[in-house]
Amino acid sequence: MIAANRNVGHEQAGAVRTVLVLGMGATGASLARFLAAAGRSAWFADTRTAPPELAAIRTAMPGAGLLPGALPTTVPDGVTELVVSPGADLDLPVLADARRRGLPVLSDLDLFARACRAPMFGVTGSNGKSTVTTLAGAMLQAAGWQVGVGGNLGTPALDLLDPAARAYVLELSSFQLERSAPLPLAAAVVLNVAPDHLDKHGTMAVYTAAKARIYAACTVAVVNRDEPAVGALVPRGTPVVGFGLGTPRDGDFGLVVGPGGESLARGREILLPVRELGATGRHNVSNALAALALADVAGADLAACTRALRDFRGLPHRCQVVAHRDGITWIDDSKATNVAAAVTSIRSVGGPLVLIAGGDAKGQDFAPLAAALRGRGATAILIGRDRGQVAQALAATCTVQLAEGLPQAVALARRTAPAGGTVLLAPACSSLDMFRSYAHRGEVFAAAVRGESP
Ligand code: UMA
Ligand code: ADP
Repeated sequence: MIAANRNVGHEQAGAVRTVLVLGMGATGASLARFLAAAGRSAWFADTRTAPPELAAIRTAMPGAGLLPGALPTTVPDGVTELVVSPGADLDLPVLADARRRGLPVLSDLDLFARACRAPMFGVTGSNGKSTVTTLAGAMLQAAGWQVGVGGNLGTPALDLLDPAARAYVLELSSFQLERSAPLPLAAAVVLNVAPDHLDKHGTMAVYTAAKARIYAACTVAVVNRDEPAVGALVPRGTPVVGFGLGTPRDGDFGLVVGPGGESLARGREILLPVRELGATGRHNVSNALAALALADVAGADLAACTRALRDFRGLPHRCQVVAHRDGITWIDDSKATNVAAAVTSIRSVGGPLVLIAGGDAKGQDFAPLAAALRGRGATAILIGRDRGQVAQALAATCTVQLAEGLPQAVALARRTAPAGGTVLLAPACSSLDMFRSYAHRGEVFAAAVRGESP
């Protein structure tokens, strides 16, 4: 291993075409495996003193230069390109130095796109990305295809590469899109745009522009007709397939109403009654239509796609009922990490409501959350670093209580919720101030509901 020396300006990390990777998380580890297989040499740097994938990177690439704890301020000699993980900042001195020297600054997806030999389908949006990516992947698999499904969803794109794959379905975050050159996607969708990650992106305009990049080089743009702002993001001349909860135009996906109730349809062709969808909630009808549109552009058999829709029960920590106890329904929507997702969740629950929310507010405006609670007679139990800020926003429309942690919030909710009511964990905030991830937060919630220690 090359010495982890901060004075890397005159060190050589090995042979020519050395890469400097910023970020030693899941993306960094996937890059180590990819670059090692390609016979490349690399430096890996991260501001964290104990980055999570340090050991995996060392194992995959024993000869790599490892720089945990601080980033170099200049590009080490011998480096010919840089790859920036989604969580690493973009205004770093080392990136300014790279640009000064005319070195390419890439993302893992740029390397993926170069290496990929099958059509790629991309999914972004503020909410519903994981669900639609998983559903579209399940549809293609139901049609008998070998498919790589991942990206922001969890498995880094480079780890999906497989010569036998017939297609890839990638969840793409705003961070991944803003770090990548326009990706040659066979079809791409922006599901919706609502405020999120503004602490990092600064303004809605910058965040929306990052999302819009998914359409920049796609062959077909899949567009949510219920989100007027999304259509405007598609470059002129790109063919569009639409979807939405209204009656579909020819070739588009939507809902038609017949004697048997509402059905998903392509144009006038009925595909599946809404009541047969495995996942519940109006947002999941929209998600199902988006996935159908993507799978249809891919050329999958729609009968197989509708089988996948029947079987799909929703992903963990997304509006999942974790218990019915003492007449109370307990719902884990820990993945509702922004205000728009929590509002969707609140609207899908009827009857008396106790909401558990709070965490890292990410610079959001909580007024839409307050509006969704107005007139519900709800109680909000707030946790996390920014609970004071959320409390201020909600105080006028519901009863607010503060709790030290999630188990305490659950205990408080148990005393507060009336029989027949629902306790909904839909935090509208990121979990990282108190938990390892949204999944960890959901597990702590479910354990507390069951009276177990997590
Ligand atoms: N970080 C530092 N210093 C560094 C580099 C990163 O402090 O030098 C911090 C970042 O601020 C971030 C964390 O480390 O909080 C992780 O960053 P990373 O780039 O190492 O992330 P990875 O582990 O590679 O995971 C990333 C995605 N994470 C982020 O974008 C923050 C994962 O999405 C994704 O599954 C993975 O790549 C594989 O593609 C997670 C996520 O939370 C689920 N995404 C956000 C979201 O969905 O809202 C965008
Ligand atoms: P993402 O990957 O974009 O975070 P998920 O599919 O994981 O989205 O869903 C997270 C939460 O977002 C869900 O539990 C629900 O509260 C909300 N949600 C899902 N789909 C939609 C949608 N189409 N519109 C609005 N909110 C949604």
